[in-house]
Amino acid sequence: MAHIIIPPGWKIPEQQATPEDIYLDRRRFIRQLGYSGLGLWGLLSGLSGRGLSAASGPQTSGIYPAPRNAKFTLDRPLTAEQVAATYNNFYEFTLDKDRVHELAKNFKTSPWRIEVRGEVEKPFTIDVDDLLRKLPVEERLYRFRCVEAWSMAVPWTGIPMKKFIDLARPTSQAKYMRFVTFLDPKQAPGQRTQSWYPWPYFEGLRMDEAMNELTMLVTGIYGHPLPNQHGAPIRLIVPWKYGFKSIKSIVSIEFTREQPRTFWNQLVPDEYDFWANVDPRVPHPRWSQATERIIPSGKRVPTLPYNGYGDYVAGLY
Ligand SMILES: Nc1nc2c(c(=O)[nH]1)N[C@H]1C(S)=C(S)[C@@H](COP(=O)(O)O)O[C@H]1N2
Ligand SMILES: [Mo]
Repeated sequence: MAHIIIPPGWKIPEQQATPEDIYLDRRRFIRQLGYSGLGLWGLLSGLSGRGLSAASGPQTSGIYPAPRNAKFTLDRPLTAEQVAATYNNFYEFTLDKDRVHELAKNFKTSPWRIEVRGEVEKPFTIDVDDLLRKLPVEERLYRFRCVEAWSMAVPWTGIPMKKFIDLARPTSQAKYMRFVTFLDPKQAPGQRTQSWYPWPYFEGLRMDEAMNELTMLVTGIYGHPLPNQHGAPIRLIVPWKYGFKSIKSIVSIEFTREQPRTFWNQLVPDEYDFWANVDPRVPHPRWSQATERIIPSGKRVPTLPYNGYGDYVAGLY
């Protein structure tokens, strides 16, 4: 986050990548077999030589791959799964994007409970597997734009946030949502060694942003549960905002009356605001946001206002 890191040449041979057509074929194949258990998915992943995406919890087998919502599609190719799985920001583990997957590999994400609190009719705690039994998931293809000026295109599986909010039953006093990540320095080396960060990571949305149809509580990627490096077992995705808003590995969701503080705004208020809407016209104080590098090719393309989602969200602001 603190600076743009240019990847030192791409390490994954092109043949190992999983282009969208292969991903979609595999999906269809699994469906035809009429068997979408994790076991088979794991087996197929293993056979194709990837193996970087082991998820550590049950997370309700049988829901992946989830039905795709065709409304949310892309005008650019999907990022290869192995590329996305080895280029991560998850400062709880390390600042090295290409080492997050390795350092997060043994992080325990099951069982995993989320506390729902604040301005709700009745506070409660819910296990992620129970949440997934209660609320249906769907798959969507979204662009993903980091404030560091790189981007990907990713198939997320998750619960539309609106459905979660209906379940949580906020009071009329709820104006914002506040999200908090786990705190576990024993398991997360970055929380031990990078003591200058105000752990645990925290984020927030205004209620109308959270209810927007684009906003999701994501539990899966590429047709299977989230691997740890992507924020297992449950994370936020808000595709019209810079990636840092999309907080990973959530343990607490609070409905609040006041606008909550956010991790990066608290650390560097001059560089990161609460809203963090993707805007090519507003440069970061240390670099332009007019274009973005597509990972892994590095090809530069113009950045779109609201990351291309203006039709959905421009009316919010
Ligand atoms: N808890 C937590 N969430 C986080 C971060 C983090 O360091 N910790 N990094 C953010 C940033 S800057 C980005 S770009 C995305 C990266 O998500 P990905 O690794 O799944 O692509 O996660 C966001 N969520
Ligand atoms: Mo980011």
